[in-house]
Amino acid sequence: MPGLTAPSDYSQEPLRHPSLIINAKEPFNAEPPRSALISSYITPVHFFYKRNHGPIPLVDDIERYCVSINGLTENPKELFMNDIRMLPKYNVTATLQCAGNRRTAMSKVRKVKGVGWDISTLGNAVWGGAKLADVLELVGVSKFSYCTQKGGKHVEFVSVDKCEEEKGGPYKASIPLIQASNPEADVLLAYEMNGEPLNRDHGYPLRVIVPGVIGARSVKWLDSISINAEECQGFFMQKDYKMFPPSVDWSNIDWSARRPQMDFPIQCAICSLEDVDHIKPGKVTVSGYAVAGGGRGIERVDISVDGGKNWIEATRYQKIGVPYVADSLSSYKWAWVFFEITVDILRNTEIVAKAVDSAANVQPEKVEEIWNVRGILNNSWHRVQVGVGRSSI
Ligand SMILES: Nc1nc2c(c(=O)[nH]1)N[C@H]1C(S)=C(S)[C@@H](COP(=O)(O)O)O[C@H]1N2
Ligand SMILES: [Mo]
Repeated sequence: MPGLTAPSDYSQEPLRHPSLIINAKEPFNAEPPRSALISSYITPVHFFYKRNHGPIPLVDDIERYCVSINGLTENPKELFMNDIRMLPKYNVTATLQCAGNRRTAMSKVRKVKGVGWDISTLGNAVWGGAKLADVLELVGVSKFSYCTQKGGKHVEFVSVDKCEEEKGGPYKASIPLIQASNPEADVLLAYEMNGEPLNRDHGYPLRVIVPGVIGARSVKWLDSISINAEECQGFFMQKDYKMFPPSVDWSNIDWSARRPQMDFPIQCAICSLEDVDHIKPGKVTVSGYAVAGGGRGIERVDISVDGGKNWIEATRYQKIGVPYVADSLSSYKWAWVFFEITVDILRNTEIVAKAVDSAANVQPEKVEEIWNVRGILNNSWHRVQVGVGRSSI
């Protein structure tokens, strides 16, 4: 691994913002407070959630750092940072969301396995880098390829971090070649986040960004790319981020029965209130984020102030002063939409939010219906309890 090494302990971790809520210390897993998450449309790097499976790698010599691209291609290569920087640079505004976002709420119904997360395991950044489709062209893979001449159908990304789940081996994941070689899918080898070089927590010097797909496929600290006939056989593809029905538990799980999760489902959450909040009677601003997987737009965000009996539509926006229109060219396709509405709250109640995407997918009402043993993809209606005045709830 020229230039990039992975410590085997946690003595060389980077500094992090003190207001992050730490869900696990080693590996470091943290998310911002709800109010911080929606304080700006582009999430500042220091508030961006951090999701790790091992100690953070270190670059000892950026000049020597290169990514090897090999496997079922005509023209394998080693690319240095300068080679990647020579390709056209794209800035893609995209929301990265962990499949485990909102897991804590799912585990309250029935215990699940995994790090607990509130509703802030996502963030929206401007990712700067080369398109993977352009990089693949350098090694002889044409745009929009389903299969290389040598039979490659999947593009595997391999890191250097030492993950317990991989028995000390590196984190890895793959995506289909057709997505990797499609310039419209905007898959990036990113070296910048919000206009600055990536920091160590987020994958310095180079990471993959797969927009619209669960964060687990956006491999950080990229070491090599391999074009393979089969999808990646690593732990995080085959034995982790898969969605099972509620009837499956650890006694009857068959990992081979399900596909690795790719797109994330329609999601929204209220960030201006805590799970249980006390307010003064009168006007209350209900605001938060909505995000759809696969590049779909947000068609609607519905808010209820009576526990889900009646609904009113919230205002949606991405850019201040520009009306948001789902799937229009003026919208950020891969990025979240903020919503806001002011409501009158005079007595104790439950405020609920649900979003609808441009394919008319809507969030499920109850977390029980989507409960799964790994606690992923909790996108049930988001509810907060509000108590008014001095009464208790
Ligand atoms: N090398 C490596 N890449 C990784 C991970 C990891 O542990 N190691 N975690 C993945 C998961 S599960 C998520 S959700 C995102 C989190 O990215 P972030 O920490 O930049 O927010 O990175 C993904 N890429
Ligand atoms: Mo994740």
